[in-house]
Amino acid sequence: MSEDLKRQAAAMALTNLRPGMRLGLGTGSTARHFVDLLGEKVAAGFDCICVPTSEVTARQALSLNIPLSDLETLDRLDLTVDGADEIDPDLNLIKGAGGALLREKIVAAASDAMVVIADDSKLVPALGPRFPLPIEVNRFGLGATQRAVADVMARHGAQGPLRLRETAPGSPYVTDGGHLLLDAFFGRISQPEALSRDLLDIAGVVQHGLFLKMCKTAYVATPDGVRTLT
Ligand code: ABF
Repeated sequence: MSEDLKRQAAAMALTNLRPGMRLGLGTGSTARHFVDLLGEKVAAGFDCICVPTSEVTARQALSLNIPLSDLETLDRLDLTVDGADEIDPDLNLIKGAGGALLREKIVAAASDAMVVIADDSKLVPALGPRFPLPIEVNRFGLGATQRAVADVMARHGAQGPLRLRETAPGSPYVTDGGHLLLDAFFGRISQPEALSRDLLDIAGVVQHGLFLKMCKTAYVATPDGVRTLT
């Protein structure tokens, strides 16, 4: 059922495509459906050039013969289609549970529009209650960065722990950019803009998973059909 809903949301995003578009390709299980569907269109002759947001998505796109490029070659992208972990009523997002938040944010920021595709489990009244906020950090000085993040969490009334993401006990998860991820459990985030600034002020923080005012349209699949949120 859930895979069905994700595919329906992904199919709706196809309605935004025009021949010759420069596209950002998201990461995660919902974005994977979009890339599959795009692969079918490309096989049928659709012309586009795409920048993937992760090595996983790059491999999937290459396997489907979707033409790939990068942000050195392309100045701007027309559209990025990506998933999300949480979506608030203003279409602010938490992303990064899949570990690709840095490339996802770079690609979305280089795009004229960002469309999010998700099932309705991702809708929240305010960011923070369900997913921890992923924070991508440099390996160097990890302890100092963790203490600085914990300090920001305390100032923002965070409820939960701060954890280094691991693939197995003692083995940190390493992002495509060679960085580490901290998962910060905030509970309801009441001041996302201020939190974003405070986290980016920490020297060891590379980026975080708050995507504020970046998404213009979300296709959210429900058992009663796909809702378009703008
Ligand atoms: C990417 O994949 C991430 O930003 C987000 O963390 C995740 C959503 O995955 P899924 O579509 O599998 O729920 O979009």
